[in-house]
Amino acid sequence: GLVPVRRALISVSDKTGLADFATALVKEFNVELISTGGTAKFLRDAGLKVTDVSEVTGFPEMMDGRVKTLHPKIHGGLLALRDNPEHAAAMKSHDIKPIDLVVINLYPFKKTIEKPGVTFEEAIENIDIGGPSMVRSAAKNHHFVLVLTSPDRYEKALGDLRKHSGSSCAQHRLKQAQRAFAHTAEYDTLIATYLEKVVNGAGTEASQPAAEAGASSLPQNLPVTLTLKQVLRYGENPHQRGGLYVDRKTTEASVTAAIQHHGKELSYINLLDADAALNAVKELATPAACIVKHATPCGYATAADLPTAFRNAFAGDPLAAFGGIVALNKTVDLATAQAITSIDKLLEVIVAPNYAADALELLKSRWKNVRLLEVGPVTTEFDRGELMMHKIVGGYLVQERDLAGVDESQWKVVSQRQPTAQERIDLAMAWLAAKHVKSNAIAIAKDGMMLGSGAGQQDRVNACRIAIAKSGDRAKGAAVGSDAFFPFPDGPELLLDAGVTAIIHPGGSVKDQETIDLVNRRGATMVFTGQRHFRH
Ligand code: 93A
Repeated sequence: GLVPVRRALISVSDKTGLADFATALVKEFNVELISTGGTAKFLRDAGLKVTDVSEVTGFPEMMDGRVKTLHPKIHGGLLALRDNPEHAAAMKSHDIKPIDLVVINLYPFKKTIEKPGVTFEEAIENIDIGGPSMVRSAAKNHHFVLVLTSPDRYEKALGDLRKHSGSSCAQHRLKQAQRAFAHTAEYDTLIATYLEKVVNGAGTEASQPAAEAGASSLPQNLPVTLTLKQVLRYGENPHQRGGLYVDRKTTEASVTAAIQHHGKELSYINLLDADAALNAVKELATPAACIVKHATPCGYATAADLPTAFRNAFAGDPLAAFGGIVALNKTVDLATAQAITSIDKLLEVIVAPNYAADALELLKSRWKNVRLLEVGPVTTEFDRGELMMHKIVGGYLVQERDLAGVDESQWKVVSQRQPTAQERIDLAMAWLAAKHVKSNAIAIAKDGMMLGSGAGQQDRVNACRIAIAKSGDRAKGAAVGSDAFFPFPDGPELLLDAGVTAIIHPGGSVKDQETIDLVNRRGATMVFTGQRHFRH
């Protein structure tokens, strides 16, 4: 199981931690270093003796570096089975020396394609061929060769060598071989996805743009450890057991890390709803409030001050706000606490960055059971590293978070009439509301306030009907957002009949023109966002 590491090939694009690692290999274990151009220079600058790959192969690095290590002297040294007499004879007759350790990281393809304005040629030139070949050769022959593909493995590898006086152990080699293949698979997926985008041509209208090529490569394995933080009274229903498990530390304000100041123990649904409400108010830099029921906002508003934002969120749907979960994005001061406590409805949870002392006292005295959660500063800076998981029987559906918000630069006005300045503001709020309301979602908004929404409907026409019914007379002159395109003009017709004057949705239906014609006939205005916001 132990293989002495005598000869190492190092060829890395990311030189992080390399000087210390290579120095340790030489000083502690007397390892001979072989290296490609840039890496060899780097190691010499660090005071180490290095053999050039070109000296080993007898060929110069050629064709702009496209061919450096693709040679039997390298791949023979990596792939040869040391205990196989024929392999040993081939090594001897062709003067191939074994390579026991390979340290590679690949041309930065992902970084390259993420660069603004990158050309196709530049992307292609950054497809590493020799690197993955060596990684795969070494990984295949893990019985004899240790392969490292990332600087964060250097310390562990030194630990292995130190423990075994300069040898690598079988278990470590196998583990790194597995990582190596996962790494090259991910790398090739990235390239394939990038090329797919090129093949399909950018900007094929009607269809929704796929996720960014760079971001679309999901990890092969998700190293998620879930730790039970809190046993909950029960799950969604009393006959189901339930608990809160935490995985990663997020840089965002979150209900999983909240301080509870008051009230009953949090329930499963409290946490689910509080998370939804908090996510909605994170979208806005201005004072904002959201009231959630059944994971969907029934009130959502932004205003110049927090008490007004709360009052408007509550006024959006006072009936549904009973037993609601409230999130606020600014400190709850006494005026806000007074606005909250003046309502005639019971609240279940209040989530806020923090509370003024007198505000906290007032809230505590108004309701014995309301759960008061402090989550720290709420900003519009999202933690982009998080993947969302949805459990289904036998597996998880994993996706990136929907962090697309309001981006007016992407809006396309498709009606003859342009939206007025006020309509633009209302459209932005309607669009945000439609994003946070469960699908199918229709949200009517005006003056920074959601007036009514149709949530969780299986068809869009009934979602419109419910949103209109909830808005009542207030729909007159308001804007409406739809989380996905209107497949037919039927829904928009109901909305226009109710007095809505501005419509925002992704667009992209084959019947778009019929809806546009309708909007033009009615003198209304319509914007396409090109982006869908389903939420389930
Ligand atoms: O252009 S390549 O695909 N052809 C090769 O033969 C080759 N061998 C190693 N790229 C190749 N590499 C890559 O060069 C390595 O994967 C590494 O990312 C990079 C290191 O080059 P340098 O040492 O010149 O900085």
